Amino acid sequence: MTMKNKTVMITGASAGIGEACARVFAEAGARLILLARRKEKIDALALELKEKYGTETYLIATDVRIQLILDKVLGMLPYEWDKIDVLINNAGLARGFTKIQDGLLSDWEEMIDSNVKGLLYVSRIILPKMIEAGEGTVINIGSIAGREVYPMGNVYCASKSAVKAISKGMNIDLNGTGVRATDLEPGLVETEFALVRFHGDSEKAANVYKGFTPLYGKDIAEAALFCATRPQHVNIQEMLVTPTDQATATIVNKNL
Ligand code: 8X3
Repeated sequence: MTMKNKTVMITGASAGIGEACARVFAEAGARLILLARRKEKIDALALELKEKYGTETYLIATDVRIQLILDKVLGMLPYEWDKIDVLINNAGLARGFTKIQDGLLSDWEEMIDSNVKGLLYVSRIILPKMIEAGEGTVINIGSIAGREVYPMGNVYCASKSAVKAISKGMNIDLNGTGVRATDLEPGLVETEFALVRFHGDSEKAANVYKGFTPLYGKDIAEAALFCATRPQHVNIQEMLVTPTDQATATIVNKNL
């Protein structure tokens, strides 16, 4: 399957894995619906992709947590953008790194609202359109944290475990419709992820990726492209991608 003239919708497209997906899918010839809170970031990205690859883009500045806006904007996409071939549910975050007994409720709400509810809100609008078309690929960005709970990971791990269950649920309920779902599960990827997790503490964030070669957003975007370009009869249901130096969520070969 080629991405030429396919419409790919990416949430959380302003940075990290989402931005890398925009670049990789644009290079592969896709047209892009980019959704993010930071409008100026997706504006700049769209301009760059237009110049580089002639990419057509449709930009939506919103937060996946705001269901009413999603309903309005995604429910009434212009005709030429309404057939979505690939949905990359990427928007999400880890916020806070404390024992569960010390956790901040606002951090938990932010993670559950984005990683779980936001993904559901977007999918609930797009899936019926894919079913109607008789095909479609949903790539949910899960995490190694959805397979393993690690110290201080508690609610973040729970949210990614939910992404795993939702992806499985999608494949069960969508069976026979031609629509397929992938739970793409990265390990350590150097993005804004750690900075957000540590509430902007750049020293703590930099330490996460020190002493080994982490993954970069592009590595995951290329894995997403692989899943999306399989022939229609092939579904990559799960894909765990880690740096070579990462064996499990907690075993990382670091030379410090
Ligand atoms: C991010 C990867 O290892 O921090 O989902 O859980 S990890």
